[in-house]
Amino acid sequence: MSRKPSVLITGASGEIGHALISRLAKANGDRPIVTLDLNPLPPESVALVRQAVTGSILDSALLDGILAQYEVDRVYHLAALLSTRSEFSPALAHKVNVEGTLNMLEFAQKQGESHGRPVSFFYPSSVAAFGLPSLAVKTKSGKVKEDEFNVPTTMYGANKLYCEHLGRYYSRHYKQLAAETQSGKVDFRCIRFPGLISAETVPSGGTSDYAPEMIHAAAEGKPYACFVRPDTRIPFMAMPDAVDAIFRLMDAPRTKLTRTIYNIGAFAPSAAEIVAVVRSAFPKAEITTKVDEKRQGIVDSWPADVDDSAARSDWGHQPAYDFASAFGEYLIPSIKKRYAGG
Ligand code: AKB
Repeated sequence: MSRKPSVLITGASGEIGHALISRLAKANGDRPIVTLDLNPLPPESVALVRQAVTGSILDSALLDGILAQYEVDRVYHLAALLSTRSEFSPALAHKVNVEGTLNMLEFAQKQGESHGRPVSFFYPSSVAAFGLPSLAVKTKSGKVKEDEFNVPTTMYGANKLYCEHLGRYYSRHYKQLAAETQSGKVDFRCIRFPGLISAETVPSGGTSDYAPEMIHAAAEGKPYACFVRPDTRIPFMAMPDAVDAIFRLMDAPRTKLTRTIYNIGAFAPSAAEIVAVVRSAFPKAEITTKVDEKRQGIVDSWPADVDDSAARSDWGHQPAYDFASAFGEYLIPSIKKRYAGG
């Protein structure tokens, strides 16, 4: 049984989890990493962690077992149902995304009480927390700030926005009227991510998935029908920069943080610009457009870009990749290699 300070990652088999585990394993020294996911962890990640628990964040007995066995002082709570998937099963999405997050915040609070130190808690929110009322407003608004347009139109977006508030509550106001309160035990830090594009993994159940799906399909020589209009624009980021941002935020001194929730961005291409760059790398790519009006409506409610000046000044957010280098130096070479079996 280990009582060393440990890290817990939920949703570890997902896209961010995959990238985060390999970075954490390098940076962490001998600090045990425990993972929790409904799906088994891929073998390459299993080798990097102390224990890979297969199970649900809704299973309190399972969480109590982890609590008893490890001294967790850092939680990366990545488990969630993404935006498209959530619209098909809104009640389930609420259960996983909201009740699951509440369970993990309780877990962190109890861990903090048991070892006496605050538990750092990373929460990935999303551009889905925004809801712009029309395309005209979207175009006019350009880069939106964290506190603007907080009226999401999706279950997933509403879940993310509410959980941002829950995290703020646990870190600043938890049981404020109770005499025995042990407040300040959860050090909640949150990034609102744009669409993420990884060379290693393909997302599932999201609405920003058209960009990663398009490039992976082209590399595999499969036709792809893009489900949004060519003029559709939202912010995106290459996965290594997303993981880098998590590290920077989690390593920042608390005193430097002027907010609980931070926007981050890197580049904001239209779907047509993504198609053009994918076609120039894969001239035989068969990419067509077949608009799914419902998914289009969701993407149209997300901002064309985000104002991430707070993240840049508070904790040095500085993406390494812009649109050209994300594709030219990261995605295209790595994806070509991956599908060539190299
Ligand atoms: C989704 O499309 O649901 C996610 C997101 C933008 O949070 N990729």
